[in-house]
Amino acid sequence: MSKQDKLDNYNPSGVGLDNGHIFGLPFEFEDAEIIILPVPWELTTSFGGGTSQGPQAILNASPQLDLYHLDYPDAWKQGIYMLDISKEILQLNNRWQAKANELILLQEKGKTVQDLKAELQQINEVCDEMRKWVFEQCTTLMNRGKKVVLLGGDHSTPLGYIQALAQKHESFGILQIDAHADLRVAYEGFAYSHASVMYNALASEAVSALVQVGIRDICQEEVDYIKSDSRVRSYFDGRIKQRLYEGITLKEQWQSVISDLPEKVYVSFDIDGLDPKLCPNTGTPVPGGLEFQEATELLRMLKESGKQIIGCDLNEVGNNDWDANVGARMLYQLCCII
Ligand SMILES: [Mn+2]
Repeated sequence: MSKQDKLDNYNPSGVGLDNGHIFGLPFEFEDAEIIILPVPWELTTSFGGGTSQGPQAILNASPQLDLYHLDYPDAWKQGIYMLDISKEILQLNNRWQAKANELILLQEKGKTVQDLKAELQQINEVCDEMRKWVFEQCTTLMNRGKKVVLLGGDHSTPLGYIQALAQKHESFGILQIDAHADLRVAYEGFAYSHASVMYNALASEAVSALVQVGIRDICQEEVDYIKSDSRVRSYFDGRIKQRLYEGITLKEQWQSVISDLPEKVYVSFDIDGLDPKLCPNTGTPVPGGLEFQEATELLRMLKESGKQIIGCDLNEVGNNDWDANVGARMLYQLCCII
């Protein structure tokens, strides 16, 4: 069946089809402009597990969504297709998970990074394999003219994608929605920690700005980093709320966020940027955060601003029906704006 036939025959308002495809859509790889790349990975997750199962949970939850979207009624017609969840990556994660957890526990009991140097190095090499795999997958997909939405896994997963974009684009900014700044240097000795992803991304000179929204759990090292790198601008959750209480509207604040971004933007969406009632089983939930509509309004205004959204990711979605339901809806929002 041609893509046109699929478009003609598909009823987006019909019963969600359980056809094994994301959102129950009829498309195959060839028909789709948007490819979702799942990365089932959570090797350096320090508290609470399950985000490596996030892509499967989202895939299972996705057919129940209504595809009609007030702002983007025809978005699904671009064709959206999710690649198979890589067994190799999942197996690599599962093979090393116990070792990584053991290293975290040993540090909690007083061992230092120096004591565990050789074993940490092993984990860093495994994480680097995943990073390279993501880099190659994203490069190949982009070279075939596809728009890529990466679906984690923990927040370490998009680094290879950001690096692939840095090869393709001279300069772009990152909009990061997150409870955490993720600016630690090798957190717990893990060079590719979920808590270091933006520090690592900023090593690419192509990344000209990092605008963070919803941050509310941060350490001194990260505050110092934010002050030292003029590319970084952080909209802390507490400050957003204070300004709201003072009568500064969210619209004005989101306009400010968008004006801090350059013409080309990558969106990195850590689900824990939302209120944890929307993502109770994420890796590291923190009270406070954005309502679902506050986040989607920011994405809508970004799209409306005319800036070019060159890529995006959604990560840290927990393995639970409710988390997956919210995650699937946010994933669809990202597919609508890319
Ligand atoms: Mn994060």
